Amino acid sequence: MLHLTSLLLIILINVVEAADMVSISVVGHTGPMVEGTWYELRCDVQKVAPDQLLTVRWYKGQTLLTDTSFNDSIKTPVDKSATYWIFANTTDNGAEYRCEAVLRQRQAGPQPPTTEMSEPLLVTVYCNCPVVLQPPAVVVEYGTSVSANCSTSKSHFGMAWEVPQGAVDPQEGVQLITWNLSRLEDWDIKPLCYINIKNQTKPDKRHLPVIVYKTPDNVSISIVGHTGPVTEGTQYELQCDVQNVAPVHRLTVKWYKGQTLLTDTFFNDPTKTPVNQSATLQISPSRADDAADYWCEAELRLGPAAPQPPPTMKSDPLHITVHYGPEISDCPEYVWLKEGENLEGYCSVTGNPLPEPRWLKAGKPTDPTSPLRRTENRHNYTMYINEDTRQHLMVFVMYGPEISCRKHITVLENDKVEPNCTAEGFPPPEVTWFKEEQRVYFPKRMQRADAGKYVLVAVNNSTSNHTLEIEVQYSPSGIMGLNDQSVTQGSNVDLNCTSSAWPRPDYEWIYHPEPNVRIVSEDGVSKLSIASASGNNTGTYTCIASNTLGKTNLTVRVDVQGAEALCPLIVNPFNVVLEYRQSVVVECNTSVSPSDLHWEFLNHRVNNGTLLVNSSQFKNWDETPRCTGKFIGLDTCTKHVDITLYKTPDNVYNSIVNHTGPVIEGRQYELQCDVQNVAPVHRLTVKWYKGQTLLKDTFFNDSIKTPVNQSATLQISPSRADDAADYWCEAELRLEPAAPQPPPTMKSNPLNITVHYAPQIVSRMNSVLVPIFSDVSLNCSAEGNPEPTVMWSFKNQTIITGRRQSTLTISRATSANAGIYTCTATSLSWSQTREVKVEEDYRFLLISVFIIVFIIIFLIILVAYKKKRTRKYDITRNNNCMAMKPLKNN
Ligand SMILES: *[C@@H]1O[C@H](CO)[C@@H](O)[C@H](O)[C@H]1NC(C)=O
Ligand SMILES: *[C@@H]1O[C@H](CO)[C@@H](O)[C@H](O)[C@H]1NC(C)=O
Ligand SMILES: *[C@@H]1O[C@H](CO)[C@@H](O)[C@H](O)[C@H]1NC(C)=O
Ligand SMILES: *[C@@H]1O[C@H](CO)[C@@H](O)[C@H](O)[C@H]1NC(C)=O
Ligand SMILES: *[C@@H]1O[C@H](CO)[C@@H](O)[C@H](O)[C@H]1NC(C)=O
Ligand SMILES: *[C@@H]1O[C@H](CO)[C@@H](O)[C@H](O)[C@H]1NC(C)=O
Ligand SMILES: *[C@@H]1O[C@H](CO)[C@@H](O)[C@H](O)[C@H]1NC(C)=O
Ligand SMILES: *[C@@H]1O[C@H](CO)[C@@H](O)[C@H](O)[C@H]1NC(C)=O
Ligand SMILES: CC(=O)N[C@H]1CO[C@H](CO)[C@@H](O)[C@@H]1O
Repeated sequence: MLHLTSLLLIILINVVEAADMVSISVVGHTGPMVEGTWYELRCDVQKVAPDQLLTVRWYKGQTLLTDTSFNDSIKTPVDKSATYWIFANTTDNGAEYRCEAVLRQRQAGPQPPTTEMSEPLLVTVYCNCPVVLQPPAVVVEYGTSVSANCSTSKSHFGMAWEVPQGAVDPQEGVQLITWNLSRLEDWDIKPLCYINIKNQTKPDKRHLPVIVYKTPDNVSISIVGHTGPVTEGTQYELQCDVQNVAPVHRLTVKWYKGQTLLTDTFFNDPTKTPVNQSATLQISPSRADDAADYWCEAELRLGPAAPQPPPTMKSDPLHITVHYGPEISDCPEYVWLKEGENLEGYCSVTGNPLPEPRWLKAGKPTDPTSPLRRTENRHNYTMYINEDTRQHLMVFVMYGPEISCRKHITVLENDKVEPNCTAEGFPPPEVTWFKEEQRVYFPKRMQRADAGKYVLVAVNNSTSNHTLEIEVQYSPSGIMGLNDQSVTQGSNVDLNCTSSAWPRPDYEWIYHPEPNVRIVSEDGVSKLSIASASGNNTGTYTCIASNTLGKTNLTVRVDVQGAEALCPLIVNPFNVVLEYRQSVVVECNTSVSPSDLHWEFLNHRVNNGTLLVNSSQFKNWDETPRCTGKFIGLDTCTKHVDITLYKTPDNVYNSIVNHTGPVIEGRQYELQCDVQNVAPVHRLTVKWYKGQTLLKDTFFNDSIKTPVNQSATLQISPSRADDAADYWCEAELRLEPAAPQPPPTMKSNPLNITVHYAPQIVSRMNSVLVPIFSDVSLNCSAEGNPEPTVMWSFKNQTIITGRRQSTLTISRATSANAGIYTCTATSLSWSQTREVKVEEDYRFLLISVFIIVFIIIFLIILVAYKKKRTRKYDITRNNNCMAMKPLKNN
């Protein structure tokens, strides 16, 4: 039972609520409508939320008639009404009117608008068609004239206006009667026109709807129970008093704030006579409403038949002052400000009346417009209005970053660098170092590649940067681009020397200067150029790169192929012929300086250009003094002195090999010349002489330099002409070109030889004609060595003997003397014979005489020859006694 009741109640509540939301009604009328009359339909929408936009749509059946939109800004949920006038027509009989509330969110959201349809309003219209009223309804101001016609087209027995004032009595024979009243003074008049139509039992009647109105005498607005300024947030009631208005149900009181319609109020009081009507409006003014004008307007909604525009009356505006505050706003607990900025603009103060705030810093008044300094960081400021209204601010003064840092640092390579840069500021800046956009960290051990610009970026609230240039110094290292060169004569040579160093290195070359060598330094490269290289350019070239931190060098060789390297040493004399035990001075000089030259001789070193060469000190005979020079840029070079050490022979001796005494003609003999203790043997010439005649030179190839005994031989085959000849040899030392003049020589003893040879009979006589009894001499002479013995024999009897010649004299020759005579020449073991036939004849005698004369002449010649030879021997002996002169010292 209980259950059922509750259920019923819930249903009821639901129905009520639904009906309550949107409802449609006819204003001031119930029952059926009369055709030709204006009726006002009213649609009430309840509790429209402030954020909703309302549109009321009017429908007849399914047909949309019109819509009304409300555009108010309202603050609280309110009821809204819309009205719609219809002109009753019998064609509308049974029609259903509805209104629909369309509620849209003010902030157009995704949600579709919510709609609420009213219950339908069924309209019944009846028609008294024969009675036509014109106008069909009247709206008339109280006390003014009014008139209306009533007409019919039908035939009738009479038509009349039945009305308390200005009634028209029934009249016949007219089709139109007019109700006319000059001054309507009835609030509830209901004129009726009736016509007694023929053929009808009941008259046709029709009421003329009359709305009597009166505009208000006064419209005034006021705040209920309050005067003076209002206070924000407090609820107030506005009252609009409309005095003496009728009909009150047609009254609408519209509330305005400024030009904005806030809401309107309708009245349901059916009183037709004038009343004083009040409307109220709850307001809760905000500060935005300060100085707003509230006003209300009384409007009589009299429909389309009324004078247009509808009569309205405005109240005077109600000017309100809204008091609020004081309030402090926009006041953060912590304030970050830049140095130099001030607190102006912070903590805005609101209030009506406007309060006067004060700023306090640590309890002391301060000027908020004075620029903040960094010393004021973390100060507690107070905006003070009164003890209740004050606000604390912790002020942070931002400044910086202020970088203090050097612009340039010079360090040595491998040094650790800490730039010691500080960035001051608040908030404490974050410091970052960059080099070429890459992050770097200090301290840093600097390599040469690390030199350059470093950018310190300090960031707190703002950003500062600083550029620091770090110079990394390092000593020259590793000369590059310099290589040994082997070039051909006449070519051009470039030697490039570069070294990396900081500060940039200076270059210096050490080399042997020549006119064709040039040095050009540019772009950190030192270039040594040799134009048309010659042997003088062969040598070493040292490039030295140096800066304040150190130096480095590199030495390369240039070899000019096929050209003799320069050796600027001059040795004087360079060719010395020196006699054993003599000495000589040699000099070594150079035109190139600086130089370091020395002699090396006999395992000694003489640091001097002058050397005394004393041959007595020679350990062997093949000593060479060498002068060695060291020159900048050139190879160490040596020049030597050619020393030819000589010794004249102790003795030169000439002899016949394995033989003594006379030699025999035609035999082969060997002469030997012994040269004792002579040097150098290859310079020795042994010259063979016979008398003054040079027979032969003998040379020697023996390369030994020490003194030797040397023999030379000469083959001779002596002839008789050589008898008593002197053979001798001479040793000569060929010491050209530096030899002493004349060249040292030594002669041997003369070797006088005796040549033995067989006798030979000179006479050529074979036969002699001897005139009888004449004397005849047979002469026989022979040559030979030793002197031959010449002997005549006849008939094996030796007749006469002589030396070299023998003359046989026959006196008074007879025939007995005729015969063969034999001449025999004998020497040593040799002998020769010749036979002469002696015949008697005178011619023989003549021939004999002739022969004798011939022999005599021959002997004379022979004697003369022998004398001459004897003189020559004497000369030779003199030569043999000559001594060899020693050579002068040089
Ligand atoms: C009623 O409606 C019809 C059709 O719309 C129209 O012809 C007629 O004049 C109307 N009657 C009156 C009294 O206005
Ligand atoms: C500022 O000082 C007031 C009192 O002097 C104190 O109440 C408040 O906490 C301080 N504000 C800050 C942020 O310290
Ligand atoms: C940085 O400070 C250190 C220690 O005081 C000092 O040794 C160093 O030389 C400083 N660096 C520069 C670039 O001044
Ligand atoms: C600096 O401070 C101001 C004020 O507090 C703030 O608006 C701004 O964003 C800050 N800038 C940086 C880079 O932090
Ligand atoms: C450093 O500051 C200057 C001007 O203040 C700016 O032009 C430059 O871009 C900054 N450099 C870096 C690396 O931030
Ligand atoms: C030396 O440098 C020059 C340019 O300066 C270049 O032409 C030449 O080839 C270089 N010579 C050597 C041997 O590197
Ligand atoms: C080389 O040097 C020597 C001595 O200085 C000089 O006499 C000679 O002319 C030079 N030769 C060349 C090709 O320059
Ligand atoms: C070249 O360098 C070497 C070693 O580095 C040094 O001993 C020499 O003295 C240097 N030569 C010159 C000419 O500086
Ligand atoms: C005007 C009119 O309608 N007259 C009618 C009245 O009634 C009689 C009889 O009922 C009719 O004959 C008339 O025509």
